[in-house]
Amino acid sequence: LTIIQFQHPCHGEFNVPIGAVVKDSDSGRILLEDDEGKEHWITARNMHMVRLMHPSSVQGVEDMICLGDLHEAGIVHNLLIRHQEHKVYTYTGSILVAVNPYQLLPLYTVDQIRLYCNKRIGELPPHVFAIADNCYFNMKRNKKDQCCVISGESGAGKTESTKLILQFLAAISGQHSWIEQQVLEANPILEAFGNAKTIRNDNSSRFGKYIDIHFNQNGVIEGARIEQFLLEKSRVCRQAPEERNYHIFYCMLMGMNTEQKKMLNLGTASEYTYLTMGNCTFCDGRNDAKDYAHIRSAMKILTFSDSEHWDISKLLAAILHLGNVEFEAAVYDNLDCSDVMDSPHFSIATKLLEVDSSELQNSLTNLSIIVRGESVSRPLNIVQAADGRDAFVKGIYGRIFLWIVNKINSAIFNPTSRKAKDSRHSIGLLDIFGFENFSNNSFEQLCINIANEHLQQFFVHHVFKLEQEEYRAENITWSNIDFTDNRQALEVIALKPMNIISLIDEESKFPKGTDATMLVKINSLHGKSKVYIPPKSVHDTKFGINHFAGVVFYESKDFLEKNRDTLSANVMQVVHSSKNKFLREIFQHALTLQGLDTTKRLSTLGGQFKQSLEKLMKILEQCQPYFIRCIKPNDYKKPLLFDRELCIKQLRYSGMMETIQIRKAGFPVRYSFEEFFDRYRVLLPWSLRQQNDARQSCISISEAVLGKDESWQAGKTKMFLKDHHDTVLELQRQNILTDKVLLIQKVMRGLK
Ligand code: AD9
Ligand code: MG
Repeated sequence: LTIIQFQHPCHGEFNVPIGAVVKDSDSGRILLEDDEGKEHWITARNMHMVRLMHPSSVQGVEDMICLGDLHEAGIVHNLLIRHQEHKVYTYTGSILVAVNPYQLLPLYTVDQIRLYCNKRIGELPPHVFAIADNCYFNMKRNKKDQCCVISGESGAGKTESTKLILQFLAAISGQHSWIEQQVLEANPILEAFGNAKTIRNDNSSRFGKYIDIHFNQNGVIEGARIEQFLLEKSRVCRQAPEERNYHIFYCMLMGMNTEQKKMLNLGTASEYTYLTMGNCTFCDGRNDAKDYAHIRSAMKILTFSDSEHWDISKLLAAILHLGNVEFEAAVYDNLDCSDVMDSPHFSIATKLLEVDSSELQNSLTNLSIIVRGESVSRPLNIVQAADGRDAFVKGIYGRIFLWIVNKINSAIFNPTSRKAKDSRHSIGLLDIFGFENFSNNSFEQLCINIANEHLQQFFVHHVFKLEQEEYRAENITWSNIDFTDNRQALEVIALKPMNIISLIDEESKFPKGTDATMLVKINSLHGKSKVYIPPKSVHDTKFGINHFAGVVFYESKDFLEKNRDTLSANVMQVVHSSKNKFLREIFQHALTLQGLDTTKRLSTLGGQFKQSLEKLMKILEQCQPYFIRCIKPNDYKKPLLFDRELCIKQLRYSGMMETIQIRKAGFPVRYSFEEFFDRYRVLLPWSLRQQNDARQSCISISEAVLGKDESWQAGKTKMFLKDHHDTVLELQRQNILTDKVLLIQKVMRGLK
């Protein structure tokens, strides 16, 4: 079999040579079948387009640093042939690349869990379980917190990978306890309230999460804590074509019994405006009724009482009824006003929210502002009234979500595990929304993309910067590898004084600020920056940002309002005087902080998000990180379809090329001489045991076990190894220790 690489006749940015096999030849021509199954006759004249590929490309390699063809064409070809053989996972050293198979493969059975338990990376075919196992092993061995940063675009498989790691850790960490089950069952609840069907993913996470799993000294799970980031609230009121609202609404309507539905006056999904904006109430492959039963049982496991569940259901029903409330135009005193149209939905919503009907009506159709301590009211037209109603609904849903996350945390978080921090450690799993670039992008996309810039910087910092700095400091023989650093972009967007996000924030706090004044400020400060692309004209409201993953244009309209995220004083007054205790409870924080005075600003959405991201980055910096790069092979959610262009794009912006180079040339595993000697002294040849120089002893161990080549190096204070060296050392150490135990047992038996 001859593997050939040839330049596809198409041109453009993604014109990367494609792999092919020679099928036939005749008088000076060869027939090639390319990776996509297409045939091409190549004539002698075009033979310069053809190049032989390295033998390693024939079968593909498990670790891309072993690729003979270390260029884009080789990498894509490797992933492609593995994808066709259902080989989902490929290593780049210890970084895992996971290509979504879009089909259930027999890779995650109990037997597989057992197989991967206590194995070093490289002993078995690449697997997400191997990463999980190494995280766990390193946490125990190095007594250090670990984290897995899982990245990729929407639908690439981040959430599934997170769940698999969690399941693996629960299975191997011994004692199947109640707390462990609670940690596992938190997921269906979070997904019900925070995931939805989008055009990219039938189960798209519309929030980011960091699950920190705490282990006791014996490596048993004893608690966890979930941090959430920025739920997409706008989805509750609006969905794009073919998209749905959050799963919980459809599940509730399909799964609740008739009597409960009657109490909440609920019908079917098609009857509610908020559930039909995308013209899609069903999602193939999901069973909403069955999911509802699962959500209910998960809630019980996480100690949600029946009355708490009912309180949540009442508010969800109120949201649906509010969505069906319509406004009619009216004119009083020459002003455009609005009235709530008569419908049962309004009175049902009033009943469920337990508020006074005329007060609610008034709060939806008028805006009151406090001027010099006095409330002044102004009527709203029908569009403004509907917007105000939507803002109220988003406020309710967002707060239900936060309440649920808190409730889950109160069940799974064991405060004593944090106190005894020194002896107990954790593994954190980061599953954050992937980079987004739609035809219409708004403030939410900007926040999401900033989060991804941060993560990319974390990756670059770890894999490229820190590593190369350390080689220099330790006098390691090393020739520098160039990489694309997104630091500068991140600084302009979110870090430096007067960065873009801080300008947006400042303008939001400024009472007279508008989206237009905000744009003027950004233009004047960043108009010349390479990162920022100003609007094309004074009438244009779109600006662009040059992100590491490509340019995204954002529609600046509504930026400030979305960032301010406040509710009007009269809506707050309605909540305040409601008899629904749960409604008041979820608004408690806002009511205490803000009172009814909306001029007192709570921190903005962007401000809160920025703060929680910075906190997260600090946590991640304390951990030993693992990276999982999820790749989406096609836009159609289809198995066995590998869109080369789409994959090349993802590989490029995630810096995979450079990553492979540095992982191939570099030394990702490092130990101080003391640590190394402590762990591997059993591997030191007998004849050298008298040596008392730590560095020399470490070199002797490495020479004996790893051979005398340049593939590992001893620095000034540390040993520098490749990922596979770590595996070899661990396995040999284990063998020797096992032999010793056997020998002791034999001697003991002899003595008896
Ligand atoms: V989003 O940014 O939240 O929209 P994710 O989280 O990256 O996205 P997700 O994990 O939800 O994507 O995966 C999308 C779908 O791909 C899943 O619903 C599965 O149908 C499918 N998938 C992902 N990983 C696997 C897998 N390992 N095996 C089988 C998978 N199917
Ligand atoms: Mg997800």
